[in-house]
Amino acid sequence: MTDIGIDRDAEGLRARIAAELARTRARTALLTEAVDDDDLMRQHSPLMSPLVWDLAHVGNQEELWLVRDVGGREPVRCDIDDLYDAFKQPRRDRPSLPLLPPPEARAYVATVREKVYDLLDRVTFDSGRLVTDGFAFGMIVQHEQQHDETMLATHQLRSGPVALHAPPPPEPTVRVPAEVLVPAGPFVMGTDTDPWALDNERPAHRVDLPAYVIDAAPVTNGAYRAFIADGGYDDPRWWTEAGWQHRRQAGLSAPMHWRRDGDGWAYLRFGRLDRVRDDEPVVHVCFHEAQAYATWAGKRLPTEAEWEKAARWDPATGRSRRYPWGDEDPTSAHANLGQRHLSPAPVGAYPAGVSPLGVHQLIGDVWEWTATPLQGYPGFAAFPYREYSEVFFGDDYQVLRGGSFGTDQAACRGTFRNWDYPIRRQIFSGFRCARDARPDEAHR
Ligand code: AVJ
Ligand code: FE
Repeated sequence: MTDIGIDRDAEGLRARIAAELARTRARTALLTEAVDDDDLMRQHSPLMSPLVWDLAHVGNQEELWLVRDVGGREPVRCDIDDLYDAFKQPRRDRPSLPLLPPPEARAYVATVREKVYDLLDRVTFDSGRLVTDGFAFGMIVQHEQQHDETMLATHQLRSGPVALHAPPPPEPTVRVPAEVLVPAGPFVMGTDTDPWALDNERPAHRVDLPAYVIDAAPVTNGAYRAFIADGGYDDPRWWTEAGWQHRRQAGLSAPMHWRRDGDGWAYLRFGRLDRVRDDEPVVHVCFHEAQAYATWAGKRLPTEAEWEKAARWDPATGRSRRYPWGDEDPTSAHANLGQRHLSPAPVGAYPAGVSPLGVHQLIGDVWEWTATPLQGYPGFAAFPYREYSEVFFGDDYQVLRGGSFGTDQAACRGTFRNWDYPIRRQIFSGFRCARDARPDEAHR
């Protein structure tokens, strides 16, 4: 490639990064302007930070990685690093910290951003792995988007309405079958090539799976209601020992935010009570609830590898795609992402997002619990810091896949891995089921 060619690529990358930074900050602004300043300082749940902590933490990470590390510039403020260090400050203690009040937090993130735009004008993307393909900028965009999803979950936990508005998701246009057979054989899991993929998505590696059957869509409210009506919450047969203990101790009897409504159910969404819609994916269930439902249904949760093969493997080429529909970035036709709608979409609403094998709504709508605890792939190497992912490896966290209606496309891919404790359900979490293929199915 000629020098001019390289320069043109660098200009294109610069423009793309600038657009992603701006788009992301616009969402952060909406989420932090949707309630008043008192409300931003308050803690709405011991599981969550005050919204104003998320805001300044986003700016502080941007300062640490881009202004100081990539840019080699003087600190904007080094006196607040500890306050906004997630490892030094447990969430439950964050409201009692001397946090920057909203006007100062807004001024801080704006100052950091100005310096980042200045840096972006000069950076050449060739001074090492951190900036190759703009990775550090992509990491910071994803970090802010992840906190935007966390802030949306905080709004859902607040009591009372919030000034966030979005049109309802699209209506179904196709009938979706119950299940899809995934034939036995190897596929490539993870990636070496997606430039903004994070360390835990790497390296690409071959995984050989026996034939299995996976639900063609996430489990719906209607199906989940049948589990409740059948006494599923009161029958220890369906639950693991840890799950049953949690179910009893936490007094679980329905998904979070559900209320009895006459002879049916309603859910509280961003301060509004709506009748539960049967054809929508169930959301706000913990891993234990998902696991109990699956056992009740005579199935199990998919492993992480099963989820990814169903989402990415193309039997025609043997390749793994970036997304179920192909390698191109998501559009509003492919998936319910980006807080474009403030609920999951009914099953059958995204036919353009279907995988080659016919599996629907893998990306967007609800994060899907898998049966797999978070571990590094074979050959994993932490980059650029152990605290993003490696420190969470082990048996404590379950992997979730696919992103939710609250997830931005920058923080969601066929290889993207999320994780949380198996008891958590304030996140936008649902699931689909899988099962081993019977011999007569596997050899068709
Ligand atoms: C990957 C969503 C589990 O929110 O704890 C944000 C993302 N890491 N700041 C989280 C993250 C550091 C992380 N999850
Ligand atoms: Fe963070």
